[in-house]
Amino acid sequence: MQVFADPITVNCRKVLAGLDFLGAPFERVHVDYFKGEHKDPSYTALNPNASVPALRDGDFELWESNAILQYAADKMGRDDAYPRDLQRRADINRWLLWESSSWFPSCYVFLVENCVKPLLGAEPDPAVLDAQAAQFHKLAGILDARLARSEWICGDRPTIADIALAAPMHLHVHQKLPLADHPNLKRWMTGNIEKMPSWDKTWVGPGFTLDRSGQAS
Ligand SMILES: N[C@@H](CCC(=O)N[C@@H](CS)C(=O)NCC(=O)O)C(=O)O
Repeated sequence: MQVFADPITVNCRKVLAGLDFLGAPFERVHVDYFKGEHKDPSYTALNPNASVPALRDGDFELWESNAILQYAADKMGRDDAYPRDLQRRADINRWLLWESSSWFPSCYVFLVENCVKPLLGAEPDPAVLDAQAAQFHKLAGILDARLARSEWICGDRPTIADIALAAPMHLHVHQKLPLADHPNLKRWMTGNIEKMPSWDKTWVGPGFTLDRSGQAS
């Protein structure tokens, strides 16, 4: 499999960490997000959305990060990470759809205001952050309630739902996501997700860097 991705982005980190977690072998083809390579016709022929990531497996091409996780889990026969049981799978599918339609857009506001804008020399807009706060807390509260019931999103072991839901908050400290009122969510992110080897291998730092040399150990 080939994964076309820039590892600094939310949905690429999701797929790169997810495929590693699933033990799916792949070759990464770099698509430089900040250089706009995802808009190049040579790439949009593969993903007409002009967004990353995308996957090629022989003649088969696929975009949508969560569909890529589902495909890779099934291809690798990882029934623990994406169970075939009707209701457990429906539960995971629900979180994948919710992540894409609700969670990612809300977390993305914090990413843009508190990470992207400062990188580009602009100031975060407090009005934009204030306007998003109620929606963020509603969604985070849903996750927090779920994580009050179980160690991971879908029980006592990680699934592709965990990887998908973690990705939009991957820079949560620098995004300044207000997690203080959501202790179970914070516990899951810092105590579970960030301890996963697949997550650590796909580390991204403030300023969207992959270079850890400047970081405290
Ligand atoms: N729903 C898509 C979203 C993909 C997406 O929006 N990717 C971002 C990077 S995380 C992107 O490439 N955006 C295009 C742009 O900013 O021009 C997925 O999950 O794959």
